[in-house]
Amino acid sequence: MSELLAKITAPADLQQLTDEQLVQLTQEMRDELVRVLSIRPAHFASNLGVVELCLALHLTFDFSRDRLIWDTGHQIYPHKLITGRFPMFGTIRTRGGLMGYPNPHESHYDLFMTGHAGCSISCSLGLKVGDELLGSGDHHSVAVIGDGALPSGIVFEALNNASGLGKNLLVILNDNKMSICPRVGGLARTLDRARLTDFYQDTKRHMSKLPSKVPLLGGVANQTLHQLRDGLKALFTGGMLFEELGFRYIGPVDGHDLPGLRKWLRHVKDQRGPVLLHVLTEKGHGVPQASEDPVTYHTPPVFEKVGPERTILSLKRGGSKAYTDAASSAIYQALKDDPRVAVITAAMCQGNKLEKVREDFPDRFFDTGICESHAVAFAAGLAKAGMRPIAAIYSTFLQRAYDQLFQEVALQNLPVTFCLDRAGLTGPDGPTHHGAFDTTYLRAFPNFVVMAPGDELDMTPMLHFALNHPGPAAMRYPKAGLEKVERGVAPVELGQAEIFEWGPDGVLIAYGSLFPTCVKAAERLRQEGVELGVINARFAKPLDRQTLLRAVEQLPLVVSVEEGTLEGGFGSALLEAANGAGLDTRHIIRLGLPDRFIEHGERPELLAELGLDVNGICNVVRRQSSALRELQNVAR
Ligand SMILES: Cc1ncc(C[n+]2csc(CCOP(=O)(O)OP(=O)(O)O)c2C)c(N)n1
Repeated sequence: MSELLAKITAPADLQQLTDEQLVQLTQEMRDELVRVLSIRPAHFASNLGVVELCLALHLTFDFSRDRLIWDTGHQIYPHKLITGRFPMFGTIRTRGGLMGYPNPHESHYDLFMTGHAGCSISCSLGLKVGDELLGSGDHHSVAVIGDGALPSGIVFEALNNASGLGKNLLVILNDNKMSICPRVGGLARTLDRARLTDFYQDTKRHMSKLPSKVPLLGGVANQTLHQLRDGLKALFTGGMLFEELGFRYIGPVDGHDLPGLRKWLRHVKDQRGPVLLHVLTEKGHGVPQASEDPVTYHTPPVFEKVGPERTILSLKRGGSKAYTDAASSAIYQALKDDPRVAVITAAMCQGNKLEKVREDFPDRFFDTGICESHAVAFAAGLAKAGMRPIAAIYSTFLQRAYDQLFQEVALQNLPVTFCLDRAGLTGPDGPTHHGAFDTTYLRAFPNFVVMAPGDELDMTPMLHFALNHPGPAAMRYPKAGLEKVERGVAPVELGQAEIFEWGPDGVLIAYGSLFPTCVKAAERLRQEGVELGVINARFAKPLDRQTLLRAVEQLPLVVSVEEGTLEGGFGSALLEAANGAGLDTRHIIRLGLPDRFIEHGERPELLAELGLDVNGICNVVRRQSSALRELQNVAR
C-alpha cells in the first residue's frame, strides 16, 4: 500500500509527516521499487540504498530553488517518487514513460539529463557560481556522488577547482562500498579506513572540548590541539584526502538513520566553503537478497517470485545468448592463446561478462574503475610495452576518452583493440546510453581501423583480426541477442567487405548489427520481384572502395544501413568515397539514426520507429524502386 506516498505530490508535503510516518514512507517507497522493478529490469540496489538520504535531503533543502545533482543518475528513483512522479512510476523505462535517469523535461527537480558518471560536482559548482554571478539568490548547491563514481578523474578536477574557488558547495559521498562490482583501487582502501572511525569521532569530540577546559594555554595550545586532531584524522580516516584538497570533511555518518542524517544535513547546510559529508549506505538496503548480492541486483532480471516483506524468491534468468557473450568468449580465448593479450574494463566487468576472465587471468585483467580516459591511456602504455591490450568499453562511455583515443592511441598508431559493446540502440536506458556516435568519432582519426561484425559468425574472426593488426582497431556490436546469417563466411581481411549476394535491382550495404535484418528484407523483397543484393560491409575504415564503389557504379539503388548516427557515419563514408571517385550519388540512400537524441524504449520498437527493421527497409526500397522505374519510363 502506498497510503503516504500517494499523498506526496511535491517534496514540501514531506514536512507534514511525523518521524513515524517518515519511517513508514521509506517502507512504502521500497515496496514501490520492488513492485515496479519486479516486472521490469532496472537499477534496483542503488535506489534501495538512497531512500533515507533522498528524504533527508528534500526535508532539509528546498530543491525547487536549491540545486541537487545525483551523480550518474541511476539512483534517482526515490527522488522521482517524491517529486510528483509517483503516479507515473509504473511507466519507468518504457517508451513514452518516465526515464530511468534524471530528465529536466519531466520535472524541474531534475537539472541535467545524465547517465554517465562523474560530472555532478563540476555541474553543481557551475550552478553555484552561475547563480552567484547572476545574482539569482543564494541557492544551496548539492552533489550526491557514489564511491564508484568518485575515482573518475573529473571528480578530482572539480574538487580542486571547488576548493580553489572556496564556494559554498556540499558534496555528499554516498559510500556503499560498491560500484557495480566491488569498488577497486587505492581510493577504495582510503574509504575503507574511514569506516573504522568511531575512535576518531570520539577522539575528535574530546579534543575539540579541550581548549575551553584549559583556557590558560590559549592560542598556542589551541593550534597544537588542532594539529593533533588533524594528525589523528590522517591516521584514522579517509577524510584527510578531502581536507588536503581543501574540503571540510564530515563523517562518516549512517545513511539509513533518517533523524541522524537530517541533523547532519542541517549542520552542514550553512557551513561556509566546500564541505564533503561522507554517508555510509548499504546498496540494496531493505531487500535482503539485494543487499547480500548487490552485483546481481544492480540491474536484476525481472523477479519470478516475490514473497512477503520484499523477499525476492527467484529471478527469471536465462534467455538467448547475446553479442556480449560472444565477445567475452572470444576475449577469453584470446587471453588463453596469447600471453601478450590483456583486457581492460572501466568498471563494467559484469556488463561485459568478464567475470571468468577476471577469475582465470587475474594478472591480465584490469578494472580501472569508472575512468575511461585513464583506461585508454593505460591500454596505450601496455601496447607500447609490447602487449596486445583489449579495451572493453561501451560505445557511449568511450566518449569519455576521446582525447586519449586521439593522442595516446591513434597518433602513436598503437595496437590497442577496442571492443565497443552496446553500440547502437541500447533500449530502456535511452539517450545517455545509446551507442550512436562511435563510428563517426573513430573514423575521424588516421590510423584507426573501424569495424562492425555483421553477425555472430564475424565476432571471433574480427577480434582475432584486430589483435593481429599492427595499429588501433575498434569493433562495435549491439546490445542484442546473437543473430546468424548462414553462409560460407569470408575471412576477415583489412578493408574487405563480404558480398553475400549481388542483386541486379540494387544492394543493401549493412554496416554491422543490421546485416541479418537486411538479409531478411532482401528475401521479402525478392518475393515481390525485386532482386536486391546484400553486402556485409564489416569495415567503415578503411572502406572496401573497390566493392562498394562498383556497387554504386553498377546498380540502380544503393542503400546503406547502420545502427549509428547518420552524421558522419558509415553511409557518410560511402558518400564521401563515391563523391571522391566522381560517381553519381543520387541513388544512394542512407539509413541510420537521425540527427536527434533517441528516446528510451525497447530496441526492436525503436528500430521499427526509425525505419530500421525489415518493414522499414522494405518500404524505403519499394518507394525508391518505384520512383526509379518512373524515372526510367520518363527517360524512355
Ligand atoms: C562514464 C560511465 N562509465 C560507466 C558507467 C556505468 N555505471 C553505471 S552505475 C555504475 C556504478 C556506480 O557506482 P556508484 O557511483 O558507487 O553508485 P552506486 O550504484 O554504488 O550507488 C557504473 C559503473 C556510467 N554510468 N558512466
